[in-house]
Amino acid sequence: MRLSGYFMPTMKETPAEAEIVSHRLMLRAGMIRQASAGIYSWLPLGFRVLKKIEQIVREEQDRAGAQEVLMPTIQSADLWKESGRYDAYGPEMLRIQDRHGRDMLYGPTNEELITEIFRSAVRSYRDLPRMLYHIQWKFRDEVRPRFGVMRGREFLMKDNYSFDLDYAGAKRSYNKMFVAYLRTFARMGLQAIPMEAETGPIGGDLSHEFIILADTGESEVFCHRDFVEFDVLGAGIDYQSDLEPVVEAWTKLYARTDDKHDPAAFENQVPEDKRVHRRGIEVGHIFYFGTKYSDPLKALVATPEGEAVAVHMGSYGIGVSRLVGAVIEASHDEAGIVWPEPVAPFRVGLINLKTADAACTKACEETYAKLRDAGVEVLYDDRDERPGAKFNDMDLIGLPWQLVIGPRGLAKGVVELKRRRDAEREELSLDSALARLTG
Ligand code: 5CA
Repeated sequence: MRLSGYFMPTMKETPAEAEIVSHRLMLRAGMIRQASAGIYSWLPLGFRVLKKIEQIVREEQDRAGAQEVLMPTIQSADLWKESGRYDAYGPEMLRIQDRHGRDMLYGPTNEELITEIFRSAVRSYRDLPRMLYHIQWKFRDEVRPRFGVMRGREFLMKDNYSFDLDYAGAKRSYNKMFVAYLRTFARMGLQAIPMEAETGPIGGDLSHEFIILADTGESEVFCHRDFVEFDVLGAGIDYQSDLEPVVEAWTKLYARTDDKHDPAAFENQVPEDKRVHRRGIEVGHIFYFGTKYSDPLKALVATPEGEAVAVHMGSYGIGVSRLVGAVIEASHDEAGIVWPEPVAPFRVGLINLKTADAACTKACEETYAKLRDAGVEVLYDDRDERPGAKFNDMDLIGLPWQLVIGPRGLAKGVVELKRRRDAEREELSLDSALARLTG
C-alpha cells in the first residue's frame, strides 16, 4: 500500500475526549472515528487490525472443533420472552419495533437464537457434542460507554455455544474453550489470566474471565504472580483428550476478580511476595450454565436409554473489537503503538527519505515491488514530506519493522532497518535487509 493514496487521517494533537492511551492512539493513528457515543467506524488501518484479530480467534475456534455460523444482529423478541430474559435484561437491550408493530431487538448476545436453531434440528445424543460460533456485531446500551472500543455500545464479539448430553460432556467442551482462549490470546502477544468471575445476565455457576493486566483496566483483580509467566503455546495440546491437566494447572493458583475475591483465602493461599493486586481488561468470558436456556426453550435430546433430557450448554465470548484497544494498552510507548507482529496492520513500513531524488525513489520502488512479490505486507511512505514527519507517523502507527532508504545511505550502499519494539537500528545492504524481511 502506498501511503500517498492511503486513507489514514493521523492527528498530531491528542484528542481531548480520549481518557486512556489506546483510545488516544487509535484516534491519532486514524484507525477509528466515533459515529455516536460508543459507536465507531473502522478506517482502513484499524479495520486491518480488527480482521487480523478476528482471524486468529477464528483459527483457534476451528482448531478446537467449533464450527462457524452467522446469526443476524436483529432478533425477534419472542424467543427472549420464552427464556424469560426479555424482561430480565433491562435497559441495556436496544428494543425496536418493525412496521407491523412486532417487538424486535438488536442482539446483545445469542443464547436464545442458537438454542432455537439447535432444538429445531437435533433430537438425539448421537448428534452431540456440537460447538457453534459466530463473529458478529452486538449492541448493549451501556450506561457509560467509554474508553473508545473498550466499552462500546456496538462491538464485535465472537460467541460460541456448546451442546452436550450431560455435565461431564459439557465440562469437556468448557475445557476446550478454556485452552483455545489461552492459545488465542497468546498468539496475539497477550498474557491473559483466567480468573473466577461472576456470571451476570448470562447465568450459570462455572465461569472464568480472561484478564489482561493493565492499569487502565475496568476490573480490579487479585492473582498469584506465577500466572504472569505461564506459557501455553509451547505445550502440545490434544483436543481429543479431556484437557483436565492443562485446565487444572491454570486454575489451581488463586486468581479472582473483585466480585469473587476472598481476602482471607488470598492471604492463605498466596505468599506475600507473590500477591498481585492490579487492574485488568476482560478480553474473554466463558460460562457453563447447564439447562438454563434449554429447559425453558425445550431443547431436548434423547439419551441412549430413550429418555428426553434438556441439553447442557455453555457459552464463550471474546471481545474482538475490545482486543484492538487491549493490545495497544499492553503494547505502546511514548511515540505510539507497538504492534505485536501477528496483529500488525502491515509488517513493514518502507520510508523513502527523499522522493525528489531519482535514485532513491527507484531503489524504494524496486524494494516495494520485491517485498510485495514475496508476500510481505508493506506500507510504503512515498509522500513528499519531511523525514521527521515520516518517522513520527511510522512510530505512531507502530509497524514492527521500518526500512529507511535515503540518498546518503544509498551512496554508501546501505539502508537502515529499525525494529519498532526496541528501536534497535542496523545499517546493512539493501539485499541483506530484503533477505531479512522476506526470510
Ligand atoms: N454470551 C456470553 C458469552 S458468548 C456473553 O455475552 N459474554 S460477555 O457478556 O461476557 O461478553 C463477552 C465479551 O465481550 C467480554 O468478555 C468482553 O471482552 C466483550 N464485551 C462485553 N461488553 C462489551 C462492550 N460494551 N464493549 C466491548 N466489548 C465488550
